Amino acid sequence: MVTTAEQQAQIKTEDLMKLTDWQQVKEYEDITYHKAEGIARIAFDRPNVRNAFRPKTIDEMTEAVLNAWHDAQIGVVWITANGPSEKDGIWSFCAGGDQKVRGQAGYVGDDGVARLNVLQLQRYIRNMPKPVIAVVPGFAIGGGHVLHVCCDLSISSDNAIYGQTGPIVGSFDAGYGSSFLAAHIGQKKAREIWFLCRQYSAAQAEEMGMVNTVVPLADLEKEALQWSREILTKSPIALRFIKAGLNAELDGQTGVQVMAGDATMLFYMTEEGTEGKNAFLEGREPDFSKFPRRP
Ligand code: S0N
Repeated sequence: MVTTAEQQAQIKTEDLMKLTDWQQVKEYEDITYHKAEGIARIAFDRPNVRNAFRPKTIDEMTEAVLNAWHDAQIGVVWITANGPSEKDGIWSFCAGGDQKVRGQAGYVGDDGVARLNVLQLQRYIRNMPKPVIAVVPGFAIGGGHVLHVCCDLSISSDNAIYGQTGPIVGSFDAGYGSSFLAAHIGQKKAREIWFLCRQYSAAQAEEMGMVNTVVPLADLEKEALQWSREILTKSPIALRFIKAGLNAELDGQTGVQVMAGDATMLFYMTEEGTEGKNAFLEGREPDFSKFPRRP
């Protein structure tokens, strides 16, 4: 049975987080950021507005994502959310851009400037050479839905609701929110989701291949921990190349550039790769004759 509204209200963030020794990285206003066991837990923390994001939310989340990207101890990153709402006890992942601060050309921050800074966050999630898991405890709607689509894996609570609202509220994400979604679930379903703006249950999302697995809300972080621990036993470089390869086709020249950069990093790590540098530093001609021309 799906976790009911009454049951959701009884479940607190602390309950979900008690399974490992999370250490706070930094205090933020709109998000929380913790690390444990090589996992970064980055969580929306505006549950009373269904975790809708304003520019500050995205700035904070971007800073945390970049911190996790550059931390060599971190092998898996979660994008998740805290809850429940103090108003009605409902859990959400993210309900997209905060319509209350939407201006004429984007979402208006404290500096009065209108931005769509979530697009850059989407690119960071996609380009980061580590698996990013959307750990979805409730509503994933609009720009919140797009964020889970951008993540490498999605682990869903059974009460989660998925959908796009752009054509209702006068916005759209014709980038990853459409093309990457279609790559997951097919063109017809992606068009249905955007053209009709219906809401889908977690079970329906799993059936159409939009999420990887569905568990009761109370077990969400237990499941995410298990998946993360399994991933962390695997080769970081192998995972890095698999992610880059899976992205490359859709990402065009940018995808090739990311993959080429990864290949260069690997080449730097070889004796052949360092021969040219060593020769230069030693003031001699490089000798590549000892390296085989492999079939
Ligand atoms: C999530 C929904 C379906 C939940 O419905 P429910 O359970 O009936 O709750 P509500 O009573 O509606 O909401 C509870 C409280 O939360 C506030 N709230 C919810 N969502 C938002 C929001 N997005 N912005 C501001 N506040 C929100 C409610 O107001 C309510 O507060 P109180 O209690 O004070 O009344 C339902 O809430 C829903 O449908 N929400 C809106 C979803 C939505 O339309 N989101 C925006 C979609 N667009 C984007 O996200 C665009 C993102 C973007 O940046 C972008 C990116 C790429 C390209 C373009 C764009 C672009 O902006 O266009």
